[in-house]
Amino acid sequence: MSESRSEKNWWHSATVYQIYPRSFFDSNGDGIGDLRGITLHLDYLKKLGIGLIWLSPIFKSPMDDNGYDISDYQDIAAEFGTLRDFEELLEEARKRDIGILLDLVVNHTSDEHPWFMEARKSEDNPFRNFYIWRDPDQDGGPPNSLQSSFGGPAWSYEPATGQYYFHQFSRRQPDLNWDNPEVRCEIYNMMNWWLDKGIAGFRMDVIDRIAKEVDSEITADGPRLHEYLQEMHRETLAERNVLTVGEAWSATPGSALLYCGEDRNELSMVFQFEHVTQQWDQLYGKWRSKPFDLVALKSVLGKWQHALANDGWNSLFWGNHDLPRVVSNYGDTAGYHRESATMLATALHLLKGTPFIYQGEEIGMTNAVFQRIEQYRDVETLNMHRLHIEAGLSVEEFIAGANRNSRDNARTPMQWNSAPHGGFTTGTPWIESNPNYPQINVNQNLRDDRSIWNHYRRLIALRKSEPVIVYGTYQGYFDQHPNLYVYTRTLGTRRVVIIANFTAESVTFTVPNELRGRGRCLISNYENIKELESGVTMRPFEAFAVLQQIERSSSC
Ligand code: TEU
Ligand code: CA
Repeated sequence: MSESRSEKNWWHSATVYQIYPRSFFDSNGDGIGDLRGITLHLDYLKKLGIGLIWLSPIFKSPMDDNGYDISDYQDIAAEFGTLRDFEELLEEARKRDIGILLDLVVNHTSDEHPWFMEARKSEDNPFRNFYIWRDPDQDGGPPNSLQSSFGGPAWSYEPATGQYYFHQFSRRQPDLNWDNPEVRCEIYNMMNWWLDKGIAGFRMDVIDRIAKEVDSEITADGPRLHEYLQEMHRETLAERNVLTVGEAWSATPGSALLYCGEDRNELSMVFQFEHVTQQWDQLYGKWRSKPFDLVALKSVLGKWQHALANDGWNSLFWGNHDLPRVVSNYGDTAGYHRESATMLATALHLLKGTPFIYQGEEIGMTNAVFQRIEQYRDVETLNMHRLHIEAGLSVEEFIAGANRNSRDNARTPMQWNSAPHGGFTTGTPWIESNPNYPQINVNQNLRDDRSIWNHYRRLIALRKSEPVIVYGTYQGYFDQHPNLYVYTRTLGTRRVVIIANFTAESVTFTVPNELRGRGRCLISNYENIKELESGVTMRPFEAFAVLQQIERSSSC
């Protein structure tokens, strides 16, 4: 049995579940999700079958960006609980063979972090060089035209010392100066402190942006990036056999192999976003996304499957806490909610790589339906609202864009049952629940064997029972077909054929000769699927996978 990747890792057959603590479960009625709320639901996750939980930031923070602005890396935000609560979560998860990944947010800190509180006091403060300061340009304005990802200049003026400091996100998230070895040392010590507690690894926030060169306007993929990641690996990750995934919006197949190639000693994998941004408008980005194009999506997914076939490792995700709900973005929540949600899960989870499920995706949660900007909470959405309206976009147009792509679409409370606020809290939730919780909730899914939840449970189990799903070689078919996604995974004499209809119409196609033949259905979202004989008609959003025994072909 030849496998493209020489060494197997414990996490290769695992599926990861991302939790946004603020919106998962509120255990004390203050309207904000918390750590005890997660511990109380570990059996729910155990039943789903996931092996790892990625926790979005839980650390002390003034919550300007919901925790992605940290003021103390080694303490828990009061609204989320205590270090004791975290240790209990870690222990209870371990008892259920579930590992915990923490979110490492070290491109920037909060402006309330003691390092910055000191740094902004004076130019000769010992912490000054923990951040990036520049004099105003000759007209007193920002040093250069670099922009923040949340809109507006990436520079803010500090009157106390008459200089500007750099921030790629909000002005309350000053960027750290990674060229300062003291900064790197502090971060490695903090990482080892958490790793010594027995966490399973890290998700690393905007890791492609830490080695910035602001004077030459380089923010992502800076020249010293991989030098720092290899140093980080030496100082913290080596010998620990943990999982690390780096968020890298700038990643390409080529640069991804620099991060996670087998001999690189940097990361296990990256989150690349080409399958997301290919749908965005050049000028307005996600605030005016283009119509869905399956051929474009398939070409991106196929490219990454081939590029990391023999080295590196792919992450697989449709959603996260920054992205719209997958069934709203690519599915049909009106006519074919269950069918489209299960089709999208099948099409993604049978690809090669590690799948990430974002909380609520496993029950088909949909985008929020906010009509007024006052209902939104996300710093990026509120900033962009101000800027786009000033730039002449109508409120209606902005709200329409936000309804499609605001990050708050992913942040409405988890829907557990049909009780008020979907059973998320006995108080008033920090952000409104989606009014469809009486129809879309965990209890309803657990009661229905054909539910979206049970489909995810089966997909997760397949990855553990079928090595071909983990290590099989990927091959796409009908790449130009506008409605169908057809691909195979082959390992030795076992081949899985995956067919998914991305439309609400029935689609008939002729099965290629080399794919014809009897097989065993591994999973489907419709009853009685047809044999892969000559022609097959796929019902609306139908998806299934068939396992076939084939002659050992020379290639595999
Ligand atoms: O996101 C990085 C990032 O680039 C996104 O904010 C992106 O610009 C935007 O969502 C595109 O829609 C990471 C975290 O995932 C995000 O939640 C944080 O706000 C951001 O970094 C800063 O820490
Ligand atoms: Ca709470």
